[in-house]
Amino acid sequence: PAPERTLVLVKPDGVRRGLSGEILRRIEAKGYTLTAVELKNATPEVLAAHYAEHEGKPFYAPLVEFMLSGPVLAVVAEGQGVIAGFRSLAGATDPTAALPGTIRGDLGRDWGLKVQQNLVHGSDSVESAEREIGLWFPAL
Ligand code: DAT
Ligand code: MG
Repeated sequence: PAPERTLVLVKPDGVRRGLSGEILRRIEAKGYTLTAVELKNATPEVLAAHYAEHEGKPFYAPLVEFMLSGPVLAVVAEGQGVIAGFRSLAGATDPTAALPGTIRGDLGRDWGLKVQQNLVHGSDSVESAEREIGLWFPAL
């Protein structure tokens, strides 16, 4: 069977803060393989598809604005269990609640803004992962 893949984004806060290397390091240290890594500028079209499930929520507009505020590092990581495994590495959505030892828990905090600037995105299911990889890496 094809190996499991996930889409990770180092969000604009992570890129701005110079944490891309630290985040990639944690993915590799866990034993996952990086199969694509590319610095990209998100577009409103890609974000509308990427975050379609959140359309209409109060944080949707600030989320899209934040994701357009600077480049993101788009990553495809591969390995058995990588989808759940990366979400475990990332920690809870709210960086204040995220446990120490996780990316968001160790490196993130609440900045008092309208959206959680929580450093990373990770796909939440096989279906989302394949859909999101197609959006960010059409050639894959
Ligand atoms: P996750 O990124 O942990 O999968 P999600 O898919 O529910 O979380 O939400 C997508 C992003 O939207 C999340 O990373 C940050 C932002 N967000 C989610 N819930 C929020 C909330 N209640 N207030 C502000 N921002 C929120
Ligand atoms: Mg999500």
